[in-house]
Amino acid sequence: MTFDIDMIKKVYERYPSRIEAARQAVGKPLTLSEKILYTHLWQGNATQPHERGNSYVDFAPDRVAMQDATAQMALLQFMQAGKAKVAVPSTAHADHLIQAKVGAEKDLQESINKNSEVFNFLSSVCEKYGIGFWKPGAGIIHQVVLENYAFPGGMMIGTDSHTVNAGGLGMVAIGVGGADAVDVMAGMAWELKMPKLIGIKLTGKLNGWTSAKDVILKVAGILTVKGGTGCIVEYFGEGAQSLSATGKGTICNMGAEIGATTSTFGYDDAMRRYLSATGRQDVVEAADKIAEHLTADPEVYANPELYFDQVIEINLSELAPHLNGPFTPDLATPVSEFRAKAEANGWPLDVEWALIGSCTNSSYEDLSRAASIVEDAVAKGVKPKAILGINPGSEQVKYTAERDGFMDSFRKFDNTRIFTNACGPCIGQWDREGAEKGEKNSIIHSFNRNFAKRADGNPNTHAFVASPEMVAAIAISGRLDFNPITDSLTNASGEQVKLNEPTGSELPERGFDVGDNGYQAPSEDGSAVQVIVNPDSDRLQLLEPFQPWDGKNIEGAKVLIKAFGKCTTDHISMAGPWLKYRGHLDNISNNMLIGAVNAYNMETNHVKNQLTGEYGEVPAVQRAYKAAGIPSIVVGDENYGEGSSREHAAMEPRHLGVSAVLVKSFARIHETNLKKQGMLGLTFENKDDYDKIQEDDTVNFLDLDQFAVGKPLTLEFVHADGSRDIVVTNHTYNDQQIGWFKAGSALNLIKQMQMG
Ligand code: MIC
Ligand code: SF4
Repeated sequence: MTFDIDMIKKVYERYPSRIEAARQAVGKPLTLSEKILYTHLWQGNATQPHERGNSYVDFAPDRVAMQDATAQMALLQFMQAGKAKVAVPSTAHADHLIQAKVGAEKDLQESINKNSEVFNFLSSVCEKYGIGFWKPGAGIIHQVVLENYAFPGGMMIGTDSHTVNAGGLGMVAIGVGGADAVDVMAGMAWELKMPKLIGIKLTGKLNGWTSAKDVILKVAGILTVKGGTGCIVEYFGEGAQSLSATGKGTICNMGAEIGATTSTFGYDDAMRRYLSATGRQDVVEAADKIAEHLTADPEVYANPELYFDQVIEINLSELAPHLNGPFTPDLATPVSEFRAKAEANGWPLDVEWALIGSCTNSSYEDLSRAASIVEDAVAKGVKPKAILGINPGSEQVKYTAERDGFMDSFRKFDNTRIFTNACGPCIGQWDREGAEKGEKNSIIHSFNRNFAKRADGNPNTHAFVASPEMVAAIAISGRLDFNPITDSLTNASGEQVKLNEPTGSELPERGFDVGDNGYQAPSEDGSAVQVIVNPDSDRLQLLEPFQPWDGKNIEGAKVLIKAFGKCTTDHISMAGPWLKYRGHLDNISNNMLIGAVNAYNMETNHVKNQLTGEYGEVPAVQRAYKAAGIPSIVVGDENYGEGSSREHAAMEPRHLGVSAVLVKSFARIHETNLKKQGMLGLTFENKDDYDKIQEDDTVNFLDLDQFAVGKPLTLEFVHADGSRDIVVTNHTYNDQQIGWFKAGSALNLIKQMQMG
């Protein structure tokens, strides 16, 4: 057994009294999100209301989950915290480092060979510190968590932005950087600004070609990539109850794409069915005893406007299938309008590749529905035009889908490729033939993110996001503008045929099954386990503490880059080929900001070295400043650091000597990551000041020596002609976070506490 029923029972035992205390403190009926948050206060019972969007609150999450690409840095930090064992149940999952090329078996072996040093490191650290390890091939973190660990009313953090997927089983599950995970694993409180709440009422019922994915594709269109920032999205209504648990997971998963802190659903029959199908009947029994607390108080859903900061209503009966993209997940287009929009924008309509998988859409239900489309096409004599690639979400899903014939359905197409149960193309772990030619083309996938270059490294690949059933239909037609509701296809005998609507099973009728699920339990006593990090390794590097602040104003800093437009964590610390350096801070720092567009010449990885006047690559120019002992700052646009939880995007600039990041606005996880690593994350008081900053500027901080909560910081920009601009900047540091800055990082503080 992998999950911890005793821990869950303890959480449930304290629920009734803590909810009562919370209701008293808040003074009105509670939403589900508030119930989960208030039952997980670090201090125990609530004594006061916490102001949404404003007050910082200490929480005690029940679990931690990490994936291989972020776990390396998280665990390298944990090793410095001086603890013998993790304080809460934690797991690590080997899923990001596995490349998709020819097919599961070969690819997996290849990846194990290539990454053995890192996998061995993870396996031994996990064993030593009491962390469960899911080996390569076991599955994608969020699918494995949903199948094994998520539980209604629980609170979890994970070092991956799609940790939010566990909202499908009614959790508050939040993506964080590794340093946050270290806090919780070290037995300390975890801090979050009390989120605002968005209520989404779902009415009606999905039908025809529409799937749970379309709910979130639609929501992304409404709220955009920033619209959920600082908020928990709570879904409710009869429509919500009609969705399967994995469908709910899909919706919560892509809450990351609207910047939401997390999303969740109330406990219902779909969750009961899923828990019991995945061998957790005892969780159902425990949850049933406190079921009234695992959903909002009845007044809330009757008058949502009174309890949520924003309310949206979507009628599932009228919802159409959507295609979102290219290059951003919030550009939502209903399938019927797609052709006209694509033509107007010059998006290529032919698709060569269609991909089903990722943590968003790789459940048993997803595969069964996509397989039904393939079966129908085969029966009607239609041959697929595009290559269909499939990454099942977990070994359990794959094993069961294999047993039930769905994998064989996919294999009926000659050009299907079944890849490993892993992230694969979703994170650029895809050796796509011909991608290096950089040709303009389109792909369709069921993933969540579609930023430029993400899947195959080609900036001209236009990636569109859709449901697995739409991906299957488009694979068959070979055209993005194929609308299966209205269009027909020509079969091998030249007849016009239409595809039937997808059908599938929410859960396997004969139950799930699996041979080896790929789980490695930790040792009871790990004290004798040796963790080996070879000093010559180019993959792993033990960490050196960052220097504390010297208490002085920063002076004479250079502007390393002014990033123009979208600057996601993929732009700041690219994934794909760079994933291999996630455990080696100095090596991965060579990708720092290489994807960001320099506002002064609109080129990537080409910035002016102010010491020589010559242009160079961003990491090289920054290393030159560092060598000369000159500080620098990075300037950015809106929603800077959107996307991933990877703290490398904060650690690399810290390591290379950048002092501050000044932007129009931040994405939540990235802003926290900067703070944790002892960086200054600042926002323009007046966004137009972004335009005042020039390429040759020198920056002086005028009042950093008075750094205090709620007090703006003033920066002076000295231009090349000697003229000056004063720029007022805001920050959101609280006392503790100012402490991190002063100590050089949050980890430095933990260590001080450990020693003192
Ligand atoms: C992603 O989807 O971008 C990732 C890769 O899963 C990241 C984590 C990472 O960068 O390792 C995420 O979403 O947090
Ligand atoms: Fe893996 Fe993609 Fe999910 Fe990130 S979004 S966890 S890369 S499958």
